[in-house]
Amino acid sequence: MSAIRAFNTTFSKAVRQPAVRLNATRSYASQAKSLKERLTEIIPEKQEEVKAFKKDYGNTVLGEVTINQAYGGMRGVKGLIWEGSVLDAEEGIRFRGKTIPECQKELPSAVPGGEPLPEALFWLLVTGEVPTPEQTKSVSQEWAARAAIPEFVEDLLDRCPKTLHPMAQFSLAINALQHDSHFAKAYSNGINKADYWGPTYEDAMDLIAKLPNVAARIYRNVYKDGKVADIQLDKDYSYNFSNLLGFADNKEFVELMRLYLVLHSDHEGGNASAHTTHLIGSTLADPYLSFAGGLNSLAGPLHGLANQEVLRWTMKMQETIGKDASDEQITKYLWDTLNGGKVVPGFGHAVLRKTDPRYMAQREFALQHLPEDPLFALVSKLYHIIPGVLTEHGKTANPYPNVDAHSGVLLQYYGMKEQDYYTVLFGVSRAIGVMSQLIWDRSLGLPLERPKSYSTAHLKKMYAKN
Ligand code: HAX
Repeated sequence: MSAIRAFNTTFSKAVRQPAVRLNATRSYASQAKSLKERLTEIIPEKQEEVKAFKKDYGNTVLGEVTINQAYGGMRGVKGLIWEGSVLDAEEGIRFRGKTIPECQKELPSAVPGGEPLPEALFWLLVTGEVPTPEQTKSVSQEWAARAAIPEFVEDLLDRCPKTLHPMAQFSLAINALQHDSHFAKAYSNGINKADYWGPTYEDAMDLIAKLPNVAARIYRNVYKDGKVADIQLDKDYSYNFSNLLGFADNKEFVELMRLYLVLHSDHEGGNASAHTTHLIGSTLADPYLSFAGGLNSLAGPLHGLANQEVLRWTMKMQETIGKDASDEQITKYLWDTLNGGKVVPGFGHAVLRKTDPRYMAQREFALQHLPEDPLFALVSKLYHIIPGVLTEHGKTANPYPNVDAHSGVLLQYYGMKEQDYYTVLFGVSRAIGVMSQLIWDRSLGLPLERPKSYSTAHLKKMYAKN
């Protein structure tokens, strides 16, 4: 039975079932043409599901919090709802229950057997369902149609000094796009709470759609001639983005872009960029203001900026100890980094305890497309050496590489050598994950986020013996 017919059979059976069971059995999207139509069908079901779940299990204890956790960046504290993805310490991320290889296999691609389209991933993250190729295309077309940015935002970017970090420019432009927020307008006109998700959805779609124009303009202004190509209405998001950047002539780069935008999109809710977007959104600040905050989090070197730092660190190592350095020289260089009180960028993770499957997916891409590249050979060498050194160092809970340890080498290979720009690509991808969740935040009526804090003096008064 074809996948679509299998879905149709399930669906026609499922419409007679209660809402919660219906969600559990369906794995392919309905015939709904647009994502918004499909969401209009799903949201009431999900609202009922959550209401019933809270009624039965609302007072169940999720976990306890120690004083170490309060001082320790809340590692492991269970206190957030995130629908699109869940991160397992051992196996890594699953998008709506699907591993990265499963997404690569099941999501529609632009070329047969190619990388999954980020449009398809967005549909999956928002609905929990694998879209058909037609549904995926409808998202591509919608994003292309919504891609234009206001002239004043173009001017704003054109007037930025080239020395302003690309992430600062990115955040500036996203704040400026707030000018056209549907949510902000609807809220000021007194929208009913039950209808919040509609304008949030419109903003999410607009925002993601406009990112190639914003991000490519920054790239073209800072590193090239300032000229940005036009969006092509019949092309997919990654092709258009690659084309605006000036790289679409290389089909492999476009495929890399599709993979990159899928891999960096979502990593559950507690990471800094996702959590910041969600937190700001909980104040009912609109999606633009929320995402701008998320980008500012992503721009920290312990988070997204690590991908820039990785390449910088690797190049510096090559400069210092030479291109053909031995394992012993590399090991010594690593110890110098650690003894200098610095982190080895691209390694370690707050949740993961194994090699990041996002790293592995990029490694697979490199093995397939650039097996002989000398920088890839070095990155491979580091992959084998660094975990041992970090383990011997003894501090790092996870000595294995994360997503940021591999993206730079791929981009370098295709000629995108400007490391300061890399986190902007990460930000474009991250929008896909955090916007999916923001739609659900407003659909489920999640309230203002407001955890409790204490001072050290207060904690001591509460718990210290003397
Ligand atoms: N190199 C050196 N030391 C490291 C380390 C690394 N790669 N990773 C962790 N450590 C150190 C920590 O700095 C910490 O030291 P102190 O006790 O002196 O503070 C100790 O090991 C314990 O840290 P941890 O529990 O293993 O890790 P955290 O949850 O505190 O931090 C980080 C997780 C990702 C921030 C950390 O591993 C790190 O700084 N890695 C390098 C930067 C990096 O690659 N960041 C990107 C992470 C993925 C991501 O968000 N991408 O966007």
